[in-house]
Amino acid sequence: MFQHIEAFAGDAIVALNEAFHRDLRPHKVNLSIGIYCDEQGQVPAQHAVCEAEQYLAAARQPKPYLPMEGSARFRNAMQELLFGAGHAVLVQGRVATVQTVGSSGALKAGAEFLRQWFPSSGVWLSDPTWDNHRSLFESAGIVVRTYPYYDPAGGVRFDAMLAALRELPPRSVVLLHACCHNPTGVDLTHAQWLELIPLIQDRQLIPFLDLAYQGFGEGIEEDAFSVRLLAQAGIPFLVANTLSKSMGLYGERCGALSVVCADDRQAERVLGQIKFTVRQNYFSPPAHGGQIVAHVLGDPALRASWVRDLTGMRERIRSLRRQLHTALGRKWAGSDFAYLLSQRGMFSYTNLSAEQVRRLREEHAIYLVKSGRLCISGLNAGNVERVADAIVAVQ
Ligand code: KET
Repeated sequence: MFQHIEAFAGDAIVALNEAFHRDLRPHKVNLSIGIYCDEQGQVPAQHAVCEAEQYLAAARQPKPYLPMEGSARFRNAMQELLFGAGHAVLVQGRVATVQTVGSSGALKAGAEFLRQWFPSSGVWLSDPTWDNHRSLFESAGIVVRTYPYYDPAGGVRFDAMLAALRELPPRSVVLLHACCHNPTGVDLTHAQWLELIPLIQDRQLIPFLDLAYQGFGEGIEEDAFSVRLLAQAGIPFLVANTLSKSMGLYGERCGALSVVCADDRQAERVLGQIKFTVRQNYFSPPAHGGQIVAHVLGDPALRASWVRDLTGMRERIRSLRRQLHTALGRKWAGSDFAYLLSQRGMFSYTNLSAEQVRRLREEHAIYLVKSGRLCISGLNAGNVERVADAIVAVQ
């Protein structure tokens, strides 16, 4: 019966992470998947999360199904993270938010919603983008194309990006990274976001923001700049966000899809349709992770502890960028790795070729994504010199 089933080629990022864990070389370094690791190479268990888990264990609550849209406390907490408490779009009830299975689930639910209600719309992704974006939208039946984004000479090809977006048919969906662009670490400046707004309005485009790294760029509030700017401009849009990275809740699958609508009646209908999508897929989201998040964000002391931890993660990433930059500068006179300092968030786009990435893996047990994407948080004081040596060795 299943003779014709072809082998799965594997996911570019996940397969690499699995290969790393199978690698028996003791000095191996994992700079592949976007998982934050501490100086010991471990995913840190945040104090606030541990406290919330103990509280939940002691409370011994029953575990009924959540509603299709997820827990109200979690959804409210997500809305406040995205827009800030008391934002006009929240007060006016214009945001339809659904708790989802990570932000992967949010992107997929959003894609299915768009496919049904904007059946002739295609989606445009930045070139390059997170590999899985294409797959998530294509599998929802949406035609995927790209717009110019990354400039290997540094920064964004902003004029080319605007020119491409100006040509799109009305109601085209444009996927935008809200902050800490994956894989390049290159973001639009505030001035560029401001320039994008009238174009989105003129062309009646549908922005779909992916905010996976809130708190990794400049700070929790600062990294929501683009989300709040679109909301303030009165633009209807979708946003997917997640606590995978910022609370270290990867396996708990805590994400949300929010759709900002023109008024509360639209928001109610949109919410209903996304609930229907959820019902058709998995019925209702897992409860435990969302309870952790709601408890942490609802308790001022635990929230403050989380903010401190997240600040520490962001500052450690910045320090690692400086350490790698200094080490490379010392080992390779005349080299130019200034991008390590200007790029933001978990990733650096190194301009290393696929062949150099292969050599790093095979000859030095250092794992980067084939595109040359390097996950900064996999560096630590114990491996940064060796990583720099290896990067120089493969030139
Ligand atoms: N959006 C972006 C931009 C992103 O980098 C990831 C994960 C996700 C969404 C998915 O997050 P989640 O909430 O856990 O479903 N990125 C890392 C892991 C992966 O490939 O899935 C990565 O790029 O390495």
